[in-house]
Amino acid sequence: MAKTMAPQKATGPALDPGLVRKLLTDMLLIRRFEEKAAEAYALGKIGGFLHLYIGQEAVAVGATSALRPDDYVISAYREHGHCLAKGSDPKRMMAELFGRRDGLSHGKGGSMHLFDKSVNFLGGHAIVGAHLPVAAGVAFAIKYEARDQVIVCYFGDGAVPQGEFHESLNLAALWKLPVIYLCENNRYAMGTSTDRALAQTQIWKFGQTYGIPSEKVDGMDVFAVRDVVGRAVERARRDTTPSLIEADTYRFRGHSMRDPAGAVYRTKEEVEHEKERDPIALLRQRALAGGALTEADVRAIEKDVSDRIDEAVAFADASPEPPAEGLFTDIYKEG
Ligand SMILES: Cc1ncc(C[n+]2csc(CCOP(=O)(O)OP(=O)(O)O)c2C)c(N)n1
Ligand SMILES: [Mg+2]
Repeated sequence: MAKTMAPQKATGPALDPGLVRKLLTDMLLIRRFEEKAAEAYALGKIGGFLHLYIGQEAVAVGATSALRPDDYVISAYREHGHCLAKGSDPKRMMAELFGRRDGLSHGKGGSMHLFDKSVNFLGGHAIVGAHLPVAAGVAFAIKYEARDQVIVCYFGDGAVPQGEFHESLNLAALWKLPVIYLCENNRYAMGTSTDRALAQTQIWKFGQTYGIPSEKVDGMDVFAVRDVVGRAVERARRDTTPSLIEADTYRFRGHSMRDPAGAVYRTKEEVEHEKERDPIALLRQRALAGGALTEADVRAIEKDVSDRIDEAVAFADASPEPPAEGLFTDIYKEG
């Protein structure tokens, strides 16, 4: 029998200053990393695609805060935030965006193909929906080998009408796999709004069809995300129960650098209204109001983050281009 619940908001006890500091630091790290990446793109230092996660930081940070370091994460192409939150090195990530030798994938993957086995971050997948079955496969391996890890699979609302979404949920439910499918519903797949693409826009309800626990959460509230994912992780670890979570969120920038503001398919008023729910501003306000952090603490966190991002850019700038002979390595070939 599927357990289903109405949208959740975090309420409750006083905030733990150590936790607040960690969550705010991680969210700011993502935001500043991407602001610098956007600048570097404009300067021609980054080529190809670049999809910014700005506005959605509470989802990656809240979810990761409920995981153990040895748990797995897999994502689509808007994955800088998921990779950073999982603990990857911003220097090697920035070098990857710059296409340099010291990048996570030695400069061969770029923005959409970050991968970092050292923190169990399994990509960075550019084909919409294609990594959902991979997540089921990883969860199958965990169960087959009787390990107690879990995998969180992030995906966008654009993957929901794809066959892979339904095939993956079906197998995860049927074989009872320790996978948490976490849909970041930012209301658009490129320029197509969910109400133009989905027969059922309450995405969490698809979990009911497959008989798995499913919930919707305010994706701008980092504590609400942490709570919902925490419950899903507990179920997955305890008895390999899969879950579907829908996080209600919004991307403040356009789809990619070729659509910088996303102004063609959404109104300026809508974007401005959503920016009032800025997850970083909300956490900062809550931390100050509750006394978990002082203004001076916040300034110190801001300074530390901005130093780390400057360091990442300097590292990427200094890293050499990949060698020409690198063209013939890391490839599959006959004979
Ligand atoms: C199978 C497939 N079809 C089409 C595309 C082109 N495409 C790239 S991003 C995208 C939209 C995906 O939107 P969503 O899943 O909501 O993610 P978001 O960009 O909102 O993070 C599409 C259709 C693709 N990459 N893969
Ligand atoms: Mg979307």
